[in-house]
Amino acid sequence: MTIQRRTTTRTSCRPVLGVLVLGLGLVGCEDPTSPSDSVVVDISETASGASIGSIRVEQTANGARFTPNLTGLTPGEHGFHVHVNPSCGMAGQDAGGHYDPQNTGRHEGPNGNGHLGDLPTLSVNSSGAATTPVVAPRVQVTDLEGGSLMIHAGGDNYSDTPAPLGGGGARVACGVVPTIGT
Ligand SMILES: [Cu+2]
Ligand SMILES: [Zn+2]
Repeated sequence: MTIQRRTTTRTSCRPVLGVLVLGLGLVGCEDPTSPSDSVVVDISETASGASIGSIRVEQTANGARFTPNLTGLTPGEHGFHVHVNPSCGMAGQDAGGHYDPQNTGRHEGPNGNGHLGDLPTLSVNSSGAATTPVVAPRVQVTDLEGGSLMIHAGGDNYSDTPAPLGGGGARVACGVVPTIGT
């Protein structure tokens, strides 16, 4: 009786172990980064066209993460948005307005229900460098394609009042988003 029960138990365990090993194998083989999960955007001053660095954008479970590697900016918070056109000409005006695929017509910041292109402000340190990542919870990396990233002279109060579009003013630095997934 005892021997028979042991034999039965061992036999029934074999397929379970096989499935576990197969499952681990599949997890190990899964590619954690598909080409559409990240993109690097080169950023230039709108006035001079000179490069000031780049911003890497990566997909996370909590939204798109923007990691700047920028220099030559003025210290403090800067308004930061996805604009609709893939152009930075005419002092940034060619980039058009904030990315707003649902036509809300409202600037409400990264946690609001307005422009999808409203990103968290970028922090620039006393040396003029920006390296602190920000996460935009509603944004997917693929939303950026066909547009541009814009950095403004001033901050962003995530509202259209007292000034429209967060009050950031002049468009000081910009980068066209390259084709994603190639
Ligand atoms: Cu903007
Ligand atoms: Zn906006």
